[in-house]
Amino acid sequence: MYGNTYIENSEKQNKLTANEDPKKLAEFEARIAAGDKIEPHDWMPAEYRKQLVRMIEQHAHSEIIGSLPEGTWITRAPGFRRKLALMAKVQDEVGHAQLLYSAAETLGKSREDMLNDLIKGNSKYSNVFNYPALTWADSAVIAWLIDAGAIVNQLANSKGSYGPYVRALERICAEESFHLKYGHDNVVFLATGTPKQREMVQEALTRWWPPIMHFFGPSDKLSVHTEVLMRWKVKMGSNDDMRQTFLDMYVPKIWDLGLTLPDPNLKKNEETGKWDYTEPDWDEFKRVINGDGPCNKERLAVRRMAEEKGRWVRQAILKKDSQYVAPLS
Ligand code: FAQ
Repeated sequence: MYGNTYIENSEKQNKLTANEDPKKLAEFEARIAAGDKIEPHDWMPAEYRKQLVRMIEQHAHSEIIGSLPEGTWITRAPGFRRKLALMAKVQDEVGHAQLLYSAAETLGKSREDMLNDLIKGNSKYSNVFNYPALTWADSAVIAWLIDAGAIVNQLANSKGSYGPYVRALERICAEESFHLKYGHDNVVFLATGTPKQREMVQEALTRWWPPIMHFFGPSDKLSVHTEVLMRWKVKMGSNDDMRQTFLDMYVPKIWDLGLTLPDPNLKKNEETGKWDYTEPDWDEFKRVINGDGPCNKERLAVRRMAEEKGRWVRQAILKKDSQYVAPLS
């Protein structure tokens, strides 16, 4: 289990800024409080830079790895129109990764270093993409509900403090909203289709629900970085806040389709106005994000292959008078 608590985090916070010039820190925090955007050449605490690189880099990796589970369905999508739509979605996700790598680069870490950290397993990416998309219905559930979760998170954080990241998020959210409509359309089609189609989408939803609950990050009392990220308006809501917003928006829509969720305790608590649910299995979450999920090895192997097979292209682009040619194999 995670050992950190909010109280320990509060104590840690002052240590994190102990080496900063107090005057500069106060000015920086006043700008954050006033809702200013921080730009790459502005002064910022080392911890702000470090946290942003960590979070934006992980986000970029999530987009690029996130294209893989759905990508496996491009060749098998039912019908030409679905195939075109899925191909466009997958291309968008890879494009989001490019925007995010560029935003992270403004903070001083090169794209090459980020991609190396990904393929060496030094850097995390979203837990959800370590699960397989077993059927076409899984791709529909991903496009609807993972994109929905991503929008909840990114719409809130697009009001955050770091200019290059929030501008990337605004653009990404616009495209994700389209993905969400595409995913919803696919889920509705299956849920209102034949008994077999309904069964398929129900099974996919049941499979994906635990990873979706994990998607928003560990509960607030276990989260390590939330407090400092919220203090500096990088995260505009805690993990539990985001999870609650998602449940509020999507559980009624799921139930309206006559689909069920695999949590007998899931209900809106009239007294608190919040959703009650069974505490997600945080040990499984920790295992999966640290490399031991059903598809971690496969996902990284694909990225490694792309890195190796695409090397000559990158080298050719970087060198004008290039002697590089495509390998024969
Ligand atoms: N998966 O202290 P916290 C998408 C890690 S984009 C893996 O609470 P924080 C689009 C966390 O890194 C999806 N690891 O962390 C799409 C930390 O480990 P570290 C990605 C996770 O940063 C759709 C440790 O646990 N979205 O889906 C996860 O305050 C369809 C402690 O956690 C973003 O990245 C997780 N779910 O909050 C693509 C949005 N949660 O670094 C294709 C930006 C936590 O100390 C198809 N990121 N961890 O080793 C965020 O909003 C935050 O970073 C959170 C985590 C909320 C993800």
